[in-house]
Amino acid sequence: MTGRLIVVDGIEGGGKTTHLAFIRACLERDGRSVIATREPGGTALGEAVRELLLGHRGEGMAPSTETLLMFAARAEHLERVIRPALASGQWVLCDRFTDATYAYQGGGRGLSPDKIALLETWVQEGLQPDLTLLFDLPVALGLARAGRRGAADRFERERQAFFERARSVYLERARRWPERYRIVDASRAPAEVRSEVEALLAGWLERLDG
Ligand code: Z5A
Repeated sequence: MTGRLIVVDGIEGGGKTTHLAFIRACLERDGRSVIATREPGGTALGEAVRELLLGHRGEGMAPSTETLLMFAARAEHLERVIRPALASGQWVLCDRFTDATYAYQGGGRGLSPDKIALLETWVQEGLQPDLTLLFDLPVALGLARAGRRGAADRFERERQAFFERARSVYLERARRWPERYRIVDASRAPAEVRSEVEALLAGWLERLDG
């Protein structure tokens, strides 16, 4: 019995976190056991690394350091949470995963995707999400929404161009692997987003079961 890994990803303010409980409820409908988790984070060590990544100011952080920390947290998360859950038949719903590294550290910071791919191969050993729901919306709208949330973290203080590059990488990846990605139009009102998510998930689950 093997579970499935479902990832929710995309640029700032798309509503991933807002819709996580709804997505979980859709997946649980047919009796599946689902755990929700997030990156960076998901373990005690991963959450400590998250604090460093989001909060560290000081002299800044080199893109390589940032990327290695993301993968250090991910290695822990995979070892202690994701792989055991999948092996026991549970489904894992993860708020962000490696697509975010390609988008933010690759697109945003300009780190070579080949270097990210090396770490991906090492840490994931072939494990990929079964489905990635990409919450897509114009950067300006996402930033305006995120700006209403209060104090900005280290990523949220980046300029619009940084997020434009990240968005392009997400969309390019979704175009390249259409069987794994479903793009959600996150610019719409929450009720419409929920309907779209529900329909996309239903279609995907039907294909999986059929
Ligand atoms: N990061 C990275 O660089 N590399 C990696 O490999 C990984 C992560 C894994 C933390 O992630 C940072 O880590 C992230 C990328 C980096 N920084 N950035 N950017 P995070 O997922 O924890 O970031 P977050 O700050 O919690 O989430 P987010 O991306 O900024 O937002 P969101 O989860 O998509 O949105 P939300 O919090 O659900 O909603 C934002 C606001 O909009 C909120 O007030 C909602 O009420 C409102 N909202 C949501 N949906 C709607 C709709 N449809 N209409 C109107 N208003 C809405």
